[in-house]
Amino acid sequence: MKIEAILDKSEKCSSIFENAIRDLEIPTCKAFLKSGKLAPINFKQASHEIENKDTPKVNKAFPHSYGASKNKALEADSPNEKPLKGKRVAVLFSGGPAAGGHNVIVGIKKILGKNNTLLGIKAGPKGLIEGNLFEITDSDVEGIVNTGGFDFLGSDRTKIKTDEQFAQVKRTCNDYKLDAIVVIGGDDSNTNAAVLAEYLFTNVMPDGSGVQVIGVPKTIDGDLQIGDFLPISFGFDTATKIYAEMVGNILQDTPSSRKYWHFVKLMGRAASHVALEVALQTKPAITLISEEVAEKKLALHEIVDSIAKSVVDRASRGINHGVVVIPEGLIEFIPEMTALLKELNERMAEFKSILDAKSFDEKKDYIYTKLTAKHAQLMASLPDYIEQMLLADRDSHGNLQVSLIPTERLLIDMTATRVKEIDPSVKFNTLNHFFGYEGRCGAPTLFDAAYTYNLGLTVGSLILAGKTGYIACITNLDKGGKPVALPLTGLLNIERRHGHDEMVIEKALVRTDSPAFKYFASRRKDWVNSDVFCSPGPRQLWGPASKQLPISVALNRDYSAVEFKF
Ligand code: FBP
Repeated sequence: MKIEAILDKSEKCSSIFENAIRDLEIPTCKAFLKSGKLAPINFKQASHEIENKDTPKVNKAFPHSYGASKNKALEADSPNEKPLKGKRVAVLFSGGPAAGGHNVIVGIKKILGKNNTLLGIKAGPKGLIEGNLFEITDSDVEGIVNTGGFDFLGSDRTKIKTDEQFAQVKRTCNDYKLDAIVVIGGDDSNTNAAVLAEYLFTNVMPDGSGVQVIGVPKTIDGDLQIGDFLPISFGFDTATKIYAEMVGNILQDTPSSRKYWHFVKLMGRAASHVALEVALQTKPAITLISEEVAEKKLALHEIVDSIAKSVVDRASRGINHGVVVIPEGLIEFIPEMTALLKELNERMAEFKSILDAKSFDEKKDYIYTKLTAKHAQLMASLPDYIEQMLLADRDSHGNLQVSLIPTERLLIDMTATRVKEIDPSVKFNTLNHFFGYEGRCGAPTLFDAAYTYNLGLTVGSLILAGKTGYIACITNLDKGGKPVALPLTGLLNIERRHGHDEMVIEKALVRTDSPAFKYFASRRKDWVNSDVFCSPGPRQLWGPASKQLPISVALNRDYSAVEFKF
């Protein structure tokens, strides 16, 4: 065959690699195999309740969901000999993409089998509101199995909150005769799922029946974690392995070219799980962890001072290069910035209608008059490129769009000034990077492929067992994998958003008393003193590193090896 003809054939996601991964065998938890064949399972209620400080208030606001689950987890039981039939299930992606999303769909489709129908909701929650659905076929799932991205359905960040939106969702449920909706998303999207589960619990269909809602834990940020039940969200493993490969390559370049300090910001919104995991995989000279900055109440100038001193110290030993890893959300954790952002968010929510009608410069002038003098002064001291991003619109869940804030540039500019002050003779040539979107849509690692497929099998089993208001999980990742489900109401807390108290799923931040952080803290002195970095290389779907789990997960869950076993 001519090379041109081979190239033509590789279009539409048919490269040699993409064709090969479609044939990759997906490890499956034993619970789903009955005499070697795939079968849905039943669940039994665990004995203990999941609760947090706001549980009593949440239970009152979610009477149907709480009444049904009593906030108790569900554990895998025997195979379901009498699964429900004729179910019409619709699935959507919500929020940022994460590798493995397609395999959740594959798992649901396989376990629903021929007796039920699976529909795809296009473009996220907005598609549910607008009624944009289509039937997913067997050939669709053959095409998407083990592939990255969310492109099969598309996604968005619409928060379903107004009465009109809820009424539209009910209409969609009726138009498509839905029995169940699956929300694949992060903390905010699963908050959405909890609210939907309550709203759709009963009286949706003309016969008075409700629509089941099941959530799936997705986000590369790794901040949707519930102890042993939910050790990590899907997509984290793939994203961190992609970033670790890139950071490893840069690290390898630094003592080769001996020219640059690289400041690398890594995606991950608020929590620093991604930065910590990449640091554990590659061991760069400096890694900032936002949660530690907040805990030690470090001011921006103190962070900069510490980086500058390391630069000068390494230079004194002939090392004029290095890598600084920066978590995307750092700016929100620096105490003086946290206080400024808190006030800014409140004022922007309070004066939203006035601000919406203004140009950027007018908006800026107006908001300055509403801030306390201390915060107005701090804001004015920041470079334009930071100020602009702090004033940008929040997303529909009230989050600051931290991926757009060039913290890496700010740190380079401030460190350069400080290095000059300490020792003007030190060479400090810098390059800045932001690794974010590169990590979200790569083909899933074997772990994410297996994890998401088994999450899909869990979701389908929950639906066929008539459950609603749960998030599907797989626990015991190192011992064969065990399907479980957590009641979404048990995960809700009260937080200040958009200037109001709201019931939301709390983001799991890096804990400085966790084994992963403690290991990092115990080694970082050596990492900054000399070049002891390592390069994990490309992610493997076959071969020696293919079964590797995130190191932070293995450390925090006290696994005996950094390997998953399904
Ligand atoms: P989710 O929380 O929806 O999984 O999104 C995570 C994320 O990738 C963050 O790491 C990042 O800050 C944000 O999405 C970027 O959002 P957008 O895709 O809207 O630019």
